[in-house]
Amino acid sequence: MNTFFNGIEKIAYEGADSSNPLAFHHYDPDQLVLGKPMRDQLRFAVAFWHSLAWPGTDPFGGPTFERPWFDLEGDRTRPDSPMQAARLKARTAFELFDILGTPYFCFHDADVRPEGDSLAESISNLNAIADLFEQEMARTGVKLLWGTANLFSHRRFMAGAATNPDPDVFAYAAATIKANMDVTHRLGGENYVLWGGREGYETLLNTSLSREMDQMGRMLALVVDYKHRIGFPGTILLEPKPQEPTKHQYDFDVATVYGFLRKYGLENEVRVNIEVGHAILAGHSFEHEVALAIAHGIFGSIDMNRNDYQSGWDTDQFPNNVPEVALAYYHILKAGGFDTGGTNFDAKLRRQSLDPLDLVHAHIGAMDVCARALKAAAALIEDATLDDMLEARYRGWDDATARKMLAGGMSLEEISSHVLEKGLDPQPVSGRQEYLENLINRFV
Ligand code: XLS
Ligand code: NI
Ligand code: NI
Repeated sequence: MNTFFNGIEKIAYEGADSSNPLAFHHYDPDQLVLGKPMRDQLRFAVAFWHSLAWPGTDPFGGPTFERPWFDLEGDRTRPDSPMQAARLKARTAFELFDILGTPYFCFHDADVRPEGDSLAESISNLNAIADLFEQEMARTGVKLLWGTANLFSHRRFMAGAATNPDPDVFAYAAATIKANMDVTHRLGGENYVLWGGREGYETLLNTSLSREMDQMGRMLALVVDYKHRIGFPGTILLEPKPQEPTKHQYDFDVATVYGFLRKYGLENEVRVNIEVGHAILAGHSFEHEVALAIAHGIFGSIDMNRNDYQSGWDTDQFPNNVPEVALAYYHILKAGGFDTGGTNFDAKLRRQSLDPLDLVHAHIGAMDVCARALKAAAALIEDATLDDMLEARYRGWDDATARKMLAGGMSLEEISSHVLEKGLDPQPVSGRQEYLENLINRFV
């Protein structure tokens, strides 16, 4: 059965002392972390688009990867060859999941099925691949973390999907989303993601911001309404990103998305899928985005990767920065861990990493980085110093007057009299940043 990966065996946990590159050194799926197996804390997913559908192109060069399904995709001499390619790709994907032991996967329609000559044909191709997914999922026990529609690659979407000036494109996008929600629901997907690929603009000279925002609000309301009508139990997630491909994207960051959800009354229906590289592009740290989403009650899931810190592009590299990842998991664990969300590797190989083996090394490394980070985060929580110091910093707010002031029980005049009567003269207190940084360093 094992063909594309040419006999690579299932990756096992061998511990930090093993020097076997085809083993996990930190990810032990059964090890309990804060009372739950790591497998269930981390909820790893492989991303179809980068790991199976991307051919190694960049803005200056064509494909570098040779994959047997790419040849078939391009073979127009036999009418069924694009579907054969899609089936081969799907089977190979499950080989990869099996080797890695990743419990979930994620996909866009365009990653898994050939585009048809009409929307009807595209949908029927998608459904045929979903049949195969159903069989493979039943055989392997691998589950769907989320599905999504690619509403950004085809030229029809060049001026946006929901935010397109042409209502027919809006309608086409809505129909495409419906088909993808149907498939995600059928496959037991735990979330449905909307990333606004081209929901943004290049120039204000041809763009009405107010119209485009209202269109996007309407599309999201339609999605939420449909979710309830079909009884989809999963979570609807928006994925923020500040730019790329458009110059200005409407879902800039978590703060912007939260404001958007409030404006359209959807803050209790929709959460966010936060990607490391997108946080960096927005000028934030990843843990900032995670912590802010938690503070707003809209945290959903994460797209794990890393950006090159110099190039300023969304380079989607596999993660390798344990401290960065640990601080994010710290906030996630403190908030009770993932609910329907998980850790999706929205990460791609470098285009010189040609071999099937490179895909395996990339995921082993990424899973180990996350496992190490998770253990560090759990240790920080168990140690509790960080949390105690944070609590202590705000302890003054336990005082009765302080509580009254915060709850709206005092006017500005009353607060003023209180200060003057008591002769308050607050003294600055150290923030202890270096001490806290040293504390983190003990655990990561
Ligand atoms: C692109 C996004 C995309 C989403 C899914 O930058 O990360 O891959 O995760 O459409
Ligand atoms: Ni992503
Ligand atoms: Ni990205």
